[in-house]
Amino acid sequence: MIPNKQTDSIVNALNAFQIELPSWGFANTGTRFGKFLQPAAALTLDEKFSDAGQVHKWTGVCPAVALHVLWDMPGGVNDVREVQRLEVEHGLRAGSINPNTFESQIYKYGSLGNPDPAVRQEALDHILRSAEIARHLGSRDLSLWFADGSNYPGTQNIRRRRRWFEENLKTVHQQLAPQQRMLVEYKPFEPAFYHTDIADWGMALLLAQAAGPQAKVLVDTGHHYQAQNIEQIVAWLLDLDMLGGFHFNDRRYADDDLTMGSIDPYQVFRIFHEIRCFEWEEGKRADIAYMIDQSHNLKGKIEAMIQTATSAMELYAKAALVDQEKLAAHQRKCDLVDAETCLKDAFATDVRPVIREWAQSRGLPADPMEAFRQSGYLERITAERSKRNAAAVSSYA
Ligand code: PSV
Ligand code: MN
Repeated sequence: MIPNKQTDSIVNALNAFQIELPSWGFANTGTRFGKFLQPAAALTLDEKFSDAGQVHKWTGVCPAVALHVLWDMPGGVNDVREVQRLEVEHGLRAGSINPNTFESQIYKYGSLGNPDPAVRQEALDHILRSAEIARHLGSRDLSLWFADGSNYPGTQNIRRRRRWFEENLKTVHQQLAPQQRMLVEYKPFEPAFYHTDIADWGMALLLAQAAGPQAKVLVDTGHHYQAQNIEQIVAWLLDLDMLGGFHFNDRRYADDDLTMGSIDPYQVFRIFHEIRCFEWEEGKRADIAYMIDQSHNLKGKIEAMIQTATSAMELYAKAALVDQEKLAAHQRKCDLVDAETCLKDAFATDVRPVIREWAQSRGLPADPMEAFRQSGYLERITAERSKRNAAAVSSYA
């Protein structure tokens, strides 16, 4: 039995917890070695919203869908009305807006870091159009990830590229509406393998600080070298008021986009703990946009998202159980064993019974996966989409 005080901590934490879904997590995606296609995968934006709506319907914590402009809104601002219609139809809202400056052929040598000023301009224009889309949709966050970098030593001027990034991100910042934010994401590898222009949190931080006060850093779990202490990065960014967003996933070697907590749930718990600790000390909520950044090649897409949202709730609830006062006292006295035990006790607590009660008190099913499986939704969309999906494959096979 969990004591009442702890139950309250979990309930309060869950009442305030939300995590955004990626529209692309419902479409057929894979690795660069190939895709294993799923008959029920979403093709249209309507289908992506519909599938995301299922995840929110059964878990109650995923009310927003992150959109990738090129994949979801190829018509740009002209597609805003359709997105607004889908928001109403599926009871969701558009989340972060993600420009795409990595797929067009013109970006072979980069986007904002490209030596060709015409390409830099093109990328900038696309980002500015994306910011406009975000304004129309009332989406606060413009989420910026760049595939820019180089594959061979000596082939690019690293300092010049840094300055182009700084200049252009400043320009983007100047165009933001007062309530908008821009989030700068970093990644040390892929698709560039020698250098990436925004390789780590320090580079992202410097660029965000140079851009202006509405720019923050976005941390993606998968974008770090092995053994990197991600929660320390989170703690530093929080302390500097520079953590704006978090992309959750898990990984073993590279950016595998495995389901959150599947390899190392204790790491996610430690990240949430740093955030909760900051909130406890500061007496205010950390303003972080949480998103799932996963696209599944093997697992059923909707099930994988439900599984992820469930893990996120569990790990967040466990972090809410850390006795911050007790921990702070142990830290002051350097009681190493007791301080560590304080964390481990929270992590070891089975929070699932309280989460089930919390769900039922909100009219949600105690077991979201079971409810989804019983609903018949997957069978229905499989029947509706499988022929069309198979035809789409054979037309480009
Ligand atoms: C890049 O690896 C990334 O993490 C960025 O957030 C992109 O927008 C997303 O993945 C696309 O899958
Ligand atoms: Mn990401």
